[in-house]
Amino acid sequence: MFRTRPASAACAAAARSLLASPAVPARRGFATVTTPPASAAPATSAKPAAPVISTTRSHKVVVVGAGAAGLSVSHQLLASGQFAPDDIALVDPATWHHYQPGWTLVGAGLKTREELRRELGGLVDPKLKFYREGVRAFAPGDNYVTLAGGDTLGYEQLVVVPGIHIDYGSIAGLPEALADLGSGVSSIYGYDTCEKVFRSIEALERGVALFTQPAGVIKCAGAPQKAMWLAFDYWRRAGLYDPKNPAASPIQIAFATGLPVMFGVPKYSAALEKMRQDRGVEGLFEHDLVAVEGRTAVFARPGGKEKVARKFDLLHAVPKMGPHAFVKSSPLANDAGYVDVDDTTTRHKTFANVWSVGDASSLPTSKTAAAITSQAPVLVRNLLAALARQPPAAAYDGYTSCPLLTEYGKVMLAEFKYGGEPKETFGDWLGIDQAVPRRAFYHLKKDFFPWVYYNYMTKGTWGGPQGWIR
Ligand code: UQ1
Repeated sequence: MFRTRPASAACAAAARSLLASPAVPARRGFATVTTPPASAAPATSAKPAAPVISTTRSHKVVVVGAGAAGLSVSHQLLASGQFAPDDIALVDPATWHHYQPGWTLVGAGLKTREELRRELGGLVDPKLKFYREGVRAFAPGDNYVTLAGGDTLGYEQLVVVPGIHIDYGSIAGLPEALADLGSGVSSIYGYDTCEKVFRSIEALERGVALFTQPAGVIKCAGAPQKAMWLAFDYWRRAGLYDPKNPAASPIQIAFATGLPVMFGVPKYSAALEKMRQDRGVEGLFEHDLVAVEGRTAVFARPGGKEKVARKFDLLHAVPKMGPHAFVKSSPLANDAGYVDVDDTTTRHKTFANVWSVGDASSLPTSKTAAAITSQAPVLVRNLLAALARQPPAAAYDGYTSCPLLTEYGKVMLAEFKYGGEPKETFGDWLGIDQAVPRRAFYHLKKDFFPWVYYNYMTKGTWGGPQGWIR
């Protein structure tokens, strides 16, 4: 089942065919109402505990979460031909499925948030048993899951892939500032807030633009600076920012990050640091946003240093993120709250019939949809081996990727594996350096990946750098 087409050939052909001239969107009015990010609540609802502890239904495999990982894994399992209808259950309370990697493009005015979402029900094969419900608790010792409404699901194999939670409240004043249309504060990290990013960029004519990144784990660690580089390019093209003379420009730009460097992988970090300096962007390293007070951002500093306050006219804020409470409080979690799986096999370290990949997992790599393309086939092969009483047969090498938008029309395609070691699909194949931003990569990011995601990846037939899965 997991024979693949020679990988990069198909992808590179697609990349070549996508060369078109990039467009910067025209200025638009400041119109649509942005709702507060209340819908970013965790997947579980706090209902009273159910009195019954009997298994209501049983499935061969229960998959918790129908995001990029849950849809890939459950459809790849189904495609193995080894399951009857309803053998595999998929559990998720969501109505909508979002292509989250596209929200940077919404922040840049290149796509609408509506075109990036689908009704979740329409993405689920009818041969899967779909429970549109949250999970309250796991009982891995007894092989069942308790749903939010109190029903229990028994399983032979359990896949835990519910993603992570965005904690807007982790930054004092942020939920209120995001909900306030006039605040100049926005974030590409939520459906409710990503449109406001572009409207704020369009509206800014002078002043200080601050872009932040928290200390700690977030989804796609390159995304906070993607938002900045597109805004930078927008203002540069509008004559509002001159990289050669930023101090005299109407707009000044600063990047405030909780980390000591621009990016976690040395090769790409060096290229991005040079870009920051060449573009006259101020770097505030080890500055961790903790509060938004009107038009002032407050940053914590490490080592007991004094807090720093900075005035802003535009703030792109990235909240802290972490595991859902129902995972963190379960026997499946490690000390940090992530599902405690083996780095190579994706199998749980204590419960041999439990598996995890994606954002909720402990896999020590960058949390991206690209990572799922490599993780899901490994999990599926090893789970199928376990059902056949065989040892794990496939190994995950930590592959992940961050297509880093550096301007309208250009992307630096960072691809790497465990240890921060580059693993470049096109670099290895075509002999090019992927730290150099390119137009072909921009069209992969903007056009090809969203297309292949909804047409193949969510259906279980896309293996990322490996190409299509037959
Ligand atoms: C990928 O397959 C994918 O998913 C569709 C992405 O979007 C989320 C990516 O960002 C990347 C890098 C891949 C990997 C595929 C290739 C061809 C490098």
